Amino acid sequence: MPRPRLSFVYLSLLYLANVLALAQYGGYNYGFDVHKRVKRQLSRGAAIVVQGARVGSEIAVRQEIRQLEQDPELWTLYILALSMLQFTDQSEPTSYYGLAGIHGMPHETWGGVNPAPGSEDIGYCAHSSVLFPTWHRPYMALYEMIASFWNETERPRYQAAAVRFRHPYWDWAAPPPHGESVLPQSIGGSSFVDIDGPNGRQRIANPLYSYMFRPLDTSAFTFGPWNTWTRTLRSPSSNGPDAQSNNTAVAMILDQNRASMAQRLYALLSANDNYTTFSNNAAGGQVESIEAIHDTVHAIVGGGGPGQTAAQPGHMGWIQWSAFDPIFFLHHCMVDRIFAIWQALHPDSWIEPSVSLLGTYTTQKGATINSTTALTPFFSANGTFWDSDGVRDHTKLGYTYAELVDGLPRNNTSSRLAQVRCAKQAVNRMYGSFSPAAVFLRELRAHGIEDGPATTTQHFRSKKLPRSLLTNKLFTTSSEVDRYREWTIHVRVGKQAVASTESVSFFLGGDDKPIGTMGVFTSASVPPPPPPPPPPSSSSPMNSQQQQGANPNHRHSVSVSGTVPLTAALMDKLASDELESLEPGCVVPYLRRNLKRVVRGSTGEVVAAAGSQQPLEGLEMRVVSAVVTAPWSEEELPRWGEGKVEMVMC
Ligand SMILES: *[C@@H]1O[C@H](CO)[C@@H](O)[C@H](O)[C@H]1NC(C)=O
Ligand SMILES: *[C@@H]1O[C@H](CO)[C@@H](O)[C@H](O)[C@H]1NC(C)=O
Ligand SMILES: *[C@@H]1O[C@H](CO)[C@@H](O)[C@H](O)[C@H]1NC(C)=O
Ligand SMILES: *[C@@H]1O[C@H](CO)[C@@H](O)[C@H](O)[C@H]1NC(C)=O
Ligand SMILES: *[C@@H]1O[C@H](CO)[C@@H](O)[C@H](O)[C@H]1NC(C)=O
Ligand SMILES: *[C@@H]1O[C@H](CO)[C@@H](O)[C@H](O)[C@H]1NC(C)=O
Ligand SMILES: *[C@@H]1O[C@H](CO)[C@@H](O)[C@H](O)[C@H]1NC(C)=O
Ligand SMILES: [Cu+2]
Repeated sequence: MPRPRLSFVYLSLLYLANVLALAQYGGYNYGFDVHKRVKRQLSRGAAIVVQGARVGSEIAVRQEIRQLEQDPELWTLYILALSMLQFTDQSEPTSYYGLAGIHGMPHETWGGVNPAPGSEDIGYCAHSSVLFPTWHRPYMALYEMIASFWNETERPRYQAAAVRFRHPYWDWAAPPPHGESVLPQSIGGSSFVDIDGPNGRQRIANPLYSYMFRPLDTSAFTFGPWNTWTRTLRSPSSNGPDAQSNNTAVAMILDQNRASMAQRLYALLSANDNYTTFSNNAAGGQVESIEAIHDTVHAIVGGGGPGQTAAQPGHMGWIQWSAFDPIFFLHHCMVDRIFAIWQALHPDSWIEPSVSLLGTYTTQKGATINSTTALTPFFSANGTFWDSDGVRDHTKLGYTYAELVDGLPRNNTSSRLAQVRCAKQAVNRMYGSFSPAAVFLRELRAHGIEDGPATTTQHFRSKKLPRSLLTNKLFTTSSEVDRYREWTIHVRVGKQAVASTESVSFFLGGDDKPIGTMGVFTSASVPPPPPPPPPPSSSSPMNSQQQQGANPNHRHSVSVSGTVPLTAALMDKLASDELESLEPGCVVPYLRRNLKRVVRGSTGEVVAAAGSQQPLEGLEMRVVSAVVTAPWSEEELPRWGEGKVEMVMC
């Protein structure tokens, strides 16, 4: 069953094959009409109760997609189920189209859950809101449940697999296997897949590559290019109906951004202890959030990254079309996983009442939202909607993640602490490798002096440090030898600029690979303006700015923020002796000379090229440094000091 492993080198060839072959693959031929049976199975009651994938009361682990792929039975089940879902009649609420449509377009009532007056033109999803992490939790559980909800039609071996099946997540910050891209082959490598189903081996359309509308409903998708794109696209080659995805470009930008994404997760999980600011990109106060990190992945997969020639971002780049791209659900399970890990580290921080800035299909803009606000349209078993308090413990939905020791009683202090230590260790191992903290831990381990959680005093600990650390330029920040400095660019995109900004990428010196990208992920309420003519490098920044003035292209009406970490890139410069130290006296002059930014607009064009000094209205970019205390064991995380603005970019 394992499909042939192809390196990304072959992708361009495959790409060509895909272009030629795209239309000819269909769903799996079972030899009978499977859709009638699925329909019968799903439409038993009026309301669809979200309870996760479990058949009984067992909790199973959601695996990384590449890990799931190693399990032929689960993988076959997953691919066949997704394929079946995508070929289910679009008018069914539990078809792929029906489920994806909950998030944004076509802005239709799902499961009989009606809109609030004045909110008819948005989806049910919560963005720039404290409900961002919790709303997507039952949404993923619903998808997971339906993606495994077909075993009546199957052979016994799939029935056994269905009990273990949980929807995979896609880790866009973990190191990919050697020679592979962050974007798995299974998602971006091929438009078709050979699968050993119950009726033998067949070649079917790869349900992770794209969703093909059957048919495209131009009464719901009313303006271009959405009314001509008959399948979901990533980094599309044009605005026209014959546009093709360029997964190679997406894979490349994801690879370039991996260090940035890992550093962002590591900082988010160690520095952010307040749910309100953790949860969303518009909370003010802190600039980083799980939503902001998630936005960047949307922007890159859609096609708004540096070096991408997309005439306009594909489906993932916009809130209201994003869920139609099958990668959406893999991405959001990853977001849910980071949320669950953060919760394990901060079990007491939770939703504080706030105001819904954007509104949702059922919540008016400006309404108060809190932990008891209904997460519509997701029903729980007792006939009411799930709310954030109800999904706070994700295991109620029948799944967990390997990093969390679950099943332990939560009211038991010692098991709770064990869980926190376990989660911290996982965070260090998975996302810490680009931080000076990793250097510190490696040296401690090399000299056999790794400590357990803080029991001894700092002074006593310091006495034991090896010379290699005492003389390391990374740790010369203060009199304390376990301190280092983290450098981060804080980006804030103001209300007026959100409508016209897709991404901001940063470059150091003449490097052509970006240090990182901050993506903006929003929704369009009016047709986006046509793309201005190239070439980008001749940088005529007026285009978009002026068009925006004339065109009230308000996608979002709130200011959003996020970060791009600089530390790993500066560590490289330290290693190559371009920098003396990571102290402000060295770093600030260096950055003034070498830090460049490229801003791309909402239709993929370059608004401000590298080197352009054009001030950008509504865009704030600040370089901030913070002194951080290194962890003395893998079961601790770094402790961040106050950030200080060292430099303001324009
Ligand atoms: C799967 O099959 C088993 C055994 O036939 C059955 O008990 C169970 O209800 C089925 N599960 C679903 C989700 O249909
Ligand atoms: C896809 O993107 C890559 C990387 O940007 C580029 O080199 C290649 O030419 C693109 N392919 C097509 C068919 O546009
Ligand atoms: C969390 O952050 C929000 C927004 O900055 C603030 O209003 C709230 O007081 C903070 N909560 C706690 C417990 O510190
Ligand atoms: C929580 O929000 C709901 C509306 O979503 C509102 O009815 C309720 O009064 C709020 N509760 C508190 C304590 O603010
Ligand atoms: C219904 O179930 C939800 C989710 O389990 C829970 O939060 C809520 O309190 C329950 N409501 C009642 C009235 O039992
Ligand atoms: C913890 O909760 C369980 C039920 O989940 C209960 O049986 C047990 O007595 C509780 N233990 C303590 C120490 O409160
Ligand atoms: C708490 O859980 C641990 C297992 O992690 C168990 O060994 C211990 O007995 C429990 N303590 C109490 C008071 O229930
Ligand atoms: Cu999303």
